[in-house]
This record gives sequence, C-alpha cells and structure tokens, in this order.
Amino acid sequence: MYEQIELWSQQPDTRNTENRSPQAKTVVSIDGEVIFYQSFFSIDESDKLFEELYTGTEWKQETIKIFGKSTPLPRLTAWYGDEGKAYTYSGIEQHPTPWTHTLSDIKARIEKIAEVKFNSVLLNLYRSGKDGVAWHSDDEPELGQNPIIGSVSFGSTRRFSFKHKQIKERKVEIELPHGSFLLMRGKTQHYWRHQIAKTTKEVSPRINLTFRII
Ligand SMILES: O=C(O)CCC(=O)C(=O)O
Ligand SMILES: [Mn+2]
Repeated sequence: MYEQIELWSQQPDTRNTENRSPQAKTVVSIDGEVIFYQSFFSIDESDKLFEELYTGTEWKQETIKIFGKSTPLPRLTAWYGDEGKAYTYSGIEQHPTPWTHTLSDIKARIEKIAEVKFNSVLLNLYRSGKDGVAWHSDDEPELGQNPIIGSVSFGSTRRFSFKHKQIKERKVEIELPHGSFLLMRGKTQHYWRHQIAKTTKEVSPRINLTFRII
C-alpha cells in the first residue's frame, strides 16, 4: 500500500537535448532529481568493463562498529580518486587509490551527461544476493550541500529502492541492469534514503560505481 511515483509513465527527459541520451527517464522529480539511463553502455562494453573491474580492482572487506562490535560490511568495496580526496564512509576513513584507465574512461563517459567533473568513486562488489547496502543517504559533509552522484552498474540486475524521509508512502523502486547509469542530484539526498536489499534469489555478482565530488 504505497504510492508508486509514476515510474514508467514519465516522459523522456528532453531538456538540453544535445547532451542527453533519448533513453533518459526521470524516476524521482519530487524533492530531488533522479535520472535513469537503462542501456548507457552497450552489452559488449559492459561485459568487458565488468571483467576489468572484477579482476583489476583492489577489493577490500571493510568492517564497521555496530554497538561496539566489529561487523564486516555485506559487500566488498574500493575507493579510487584524485590524490588528497580522503573521505569518511560508514565511519571508515578512505584514502583513494589513483584512477585506472578503466575508471577514467567510465568517468569521462558519464561526465558528458552529468555536466560535472567527478573526483572520486566508491566501488561496491555484491558477491551474491547475501550482499547489499542498508538504507542511507549519500549526505556526508565532504559531498557538500546538494551532492551529485553518478551511479554505474555492471553484472547482475539488482533492485534499487528509494524511500522519502518524511512521507512514508512515497517509495520508488527501480531495477539497475548491466550497463545502466543512474544520476542523483538536487535535493535527493536531503529528502530520500536508498538501499540495495539483500535477496534470497540466486544472483551472480554485481559491481556498482558511485562517482562523487568531494
Ligand atoms: O549499489 C548501488 O547501486 C548503490 C550503492 C550505494 O548506495 C552507495 O555506495 O552509496
Ligand atoms: Mn548510496
């Protein structure tokens, strides 16, 4: 019993058309802005990028303290970016590894659409359905007032959910497939939380990259 915000009935985003792919769909337009590009990278590109990222990333299993107890995060992560852009995520201070060619190429592709320059990226590897990320907003102070987050996904499709912080009936759910790109900006992080729920379905690994500006 919740209000599904006209997810698929939205018109394609036609503003600033020369810089926008015709497949852009606005998935959140109230209290923020979220734009979705379902097939941003071709299947061939996505297969190659998944492989490069899966094997070529310095994946780490970070732990966080919950009620004083060290708990491993249910996913592997890695942090890449411009030198000196340290960032605290889930209480973990991250020092970025320098950009690889693969990450710089992906960054350049999404920057054309986002019309900003990203200086860091958090990579997440969801090894199976047992991995996920709990409800949160990307609202760390280092990200500034209205964070712009460029989120690229490769591998298994997983469900990305939004819920409004004040109006609990307001929820949006979207499947993020291989090669998709989701852009969150404006007041999105003030008003909405998001998650990747764990699932009991058999799912193969998924890699997500959230490009950020510190
Ligand atoms: O895996 C995703 O799609 C989202 C990851 C995320 O929300 C984050 O890293 O902050
Ligand atoms: Mn997030």
